[in-house]
Amino acid sequence: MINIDSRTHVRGESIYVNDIPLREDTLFGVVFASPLAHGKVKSIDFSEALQIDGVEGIISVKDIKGENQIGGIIQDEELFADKTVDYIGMPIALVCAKTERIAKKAVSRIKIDIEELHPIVTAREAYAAKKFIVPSRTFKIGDTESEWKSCAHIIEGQAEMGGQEHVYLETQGAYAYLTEDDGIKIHSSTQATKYVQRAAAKVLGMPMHKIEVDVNRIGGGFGGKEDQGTPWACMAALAAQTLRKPVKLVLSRAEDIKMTGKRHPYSFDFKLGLSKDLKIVCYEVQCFQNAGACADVSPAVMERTLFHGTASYFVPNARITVHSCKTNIPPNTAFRGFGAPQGMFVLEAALMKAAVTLGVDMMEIQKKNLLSEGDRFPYDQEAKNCNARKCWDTAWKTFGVEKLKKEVADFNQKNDLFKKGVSLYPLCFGISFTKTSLNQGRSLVHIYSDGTVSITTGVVEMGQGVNTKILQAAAQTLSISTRRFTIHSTNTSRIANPSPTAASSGADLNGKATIMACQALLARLKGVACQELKAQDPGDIEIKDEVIYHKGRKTELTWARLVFLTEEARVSLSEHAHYATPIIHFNKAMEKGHPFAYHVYGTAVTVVTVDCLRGTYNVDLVKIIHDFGSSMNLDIDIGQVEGALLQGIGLMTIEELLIDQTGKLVYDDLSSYKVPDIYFTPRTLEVKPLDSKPDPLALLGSKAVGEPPLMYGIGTYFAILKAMREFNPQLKLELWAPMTHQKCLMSLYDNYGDLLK
Ligand code: MTE
Ligand code: LUZ
Ligand code: MOS
Repeated sequence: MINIDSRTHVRGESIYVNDIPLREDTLFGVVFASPLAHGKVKSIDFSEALQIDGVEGIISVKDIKGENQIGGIIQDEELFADKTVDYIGMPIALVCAKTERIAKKAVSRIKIDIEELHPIVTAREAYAAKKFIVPSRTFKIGDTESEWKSCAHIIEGQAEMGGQEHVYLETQGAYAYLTEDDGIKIHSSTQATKYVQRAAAKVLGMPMHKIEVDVNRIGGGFGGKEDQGTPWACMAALAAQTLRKPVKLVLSRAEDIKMTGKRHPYSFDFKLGLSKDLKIVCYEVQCFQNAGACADVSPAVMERTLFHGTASYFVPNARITVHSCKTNIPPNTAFRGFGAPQGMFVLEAALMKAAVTLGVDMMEIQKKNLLSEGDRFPYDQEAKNCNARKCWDTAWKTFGVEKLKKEVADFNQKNDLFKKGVSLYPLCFGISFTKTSLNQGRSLVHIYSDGTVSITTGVVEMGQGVNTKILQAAAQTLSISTRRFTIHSTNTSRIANPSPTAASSGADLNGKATIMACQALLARLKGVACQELKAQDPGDIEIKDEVIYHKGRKTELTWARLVFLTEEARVSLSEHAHYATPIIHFNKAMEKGHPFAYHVYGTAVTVVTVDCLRGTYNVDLVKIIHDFGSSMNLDIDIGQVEGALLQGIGLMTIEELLIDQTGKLVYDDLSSYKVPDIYFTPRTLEVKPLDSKPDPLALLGSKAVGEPPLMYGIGTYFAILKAMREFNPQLKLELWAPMTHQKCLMSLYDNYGDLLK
């Protein structure tokens, strides 16, 4: 089935916040933000800005009737800076004017006096100053105290991983207006209607039922709108409440990049112990997470780093610690993978260092340590239906890795200035929100008297194709044509308290709820059919392709007629269902439990060529064996793998978030911050489904696919590093991602002088 959004997308007719027809008297908001990373606000002068013709008001702390507080997990985030500013880009006020141009001009006339304080920019600085978001946490398995003694090799080192800008196509934004009796309606570009509703209620001093949040779809979120769609929606709503006019606030790309948080940069100290035959015996890592100025979802991101600290490997003795460090940069936030890429990268870096130190092939160490059926993760869950080895072996055979390695070696033999590298990356990613209570989905299904169906769920469509999957699940359950369905906007008045669309579980949670609703409706319809056909047992009734069957025999009764009869019989044609993932639990005091419904596995083979004169590189080939369970829509799912892979390759290579000592982002626009484009896409890109079992906790057995494949990008980093070492075997192993062209060039010639002697 094709993606139901393709038609309006290609015709430019899909509706985003910026496409909503404006109401009369709509005002446009532009944010006035802190120019400094840390300081005390001495005074602000709005007078000159307010005199500009067309400016209707400047909204700030003074206008808040409720609380100046939008923090989710921890109540530590102000909507508008009050006494202090904590990062460059921290909102201080919202100028509202008749046009955006006027509002922008007025912003430039605001005067602010800030007493500058020393900004802390890196996680390690914050750690030294004991500035934390939450107390540090550790996951432990086995005994890392005494087992070091039994290691034949011990490798220690440091690693760094940079952050990442989301670059969703649609920037952050919201449109808010008053409804009858001082209610508020907010159209928001958010992954989490509930978070917007909850925070707006708090800021505006209103009960939640007076606030309606609506999301038609968003133009990409990638995690960047899980928590951070909220401030702009609250500002627009607060301005609408204060000025009593509709207010629209859509950030420009430059404002978005400056004001919003990104993927968390991490810094690591690791220690790895191997046995004589290269089995991992012990692993210890300290992770320093750069959380930014307030909590946002950092404590949850920290948790996922802990969960994925042993990646796709079995580690019998491990001790993984994460410190969530508070700094003066924008609050870092959810980003596809959510702390897992960082935890997985550092272990891979340690394996690479071990391979180089011992002079063995990294693949040999990787393969020896892959998870097997029944192995325990440090959080105690067992690896069930574990496909780690199966993916590895299938990739090895299917893609002819032995031959690829030989070709690469031959190439390197023949070429001095171009070098190739080949890597394998094994993936294992846990599906479910790590916070158990978030694992619930909802669906509201109405059948209309003409036999057509409308569905609303708690999930937000952001390009991942989730609405297509929901529709497929409903059409399959009811066995009627997909043309009979419309999926409506995500709306807090139709679906209350939805979890954010995140953790790759939107389709599982809300799709399963949709199936439950359809099954309840089906049972009622069958009851009516039973009466109409004068049958004894509703169990003998079946609906197949819009025709009603009795004991396997086709009857005259059709879907449309049955729906009509059901309404006539005064039987409800509407159903709301709620799904909560069974079996999962987690005990935070013990740091043990069974947090994930299942795991997703895969293996990526990557070949790169490095131009050693210029420090540039091409990704020649990425071939992936991916565990989709039993995919319900392979076109959508392969699209997700390809998109996530590219985003992962960008993270590990060309996307660099450089922050200077003053807390300023150095590459702050899309001409200097580079994401992969079509020219950077692997020349050969192949995704093959693993011959795998449908998972009962996945929607129609089709495993969650949104985030896991991002981690395949890690393979590209190590392929590049291997190619670089072919050119300069004495290259210092810096283990510092991303490997930008600049970094590549500089490291290639590091120690190179010694080689020439
Ligand atoms: N795909 C597109 N096109 N746009 C997005 O913003 N977000 C990703 C992934 N795929 C995203 C995407 C992230 S971070 C998540 S968690 C999942 O989609 C969420 O959707 P799902 O739960 O329905 O998979
Ligand atoms: N968000 C969240 C997530 O709140 N909890 C999670 O476990 C998670 N995982 C991935 C992405 N977003
Ligand atoms: Mo995705 S990071 O869970 O929004």
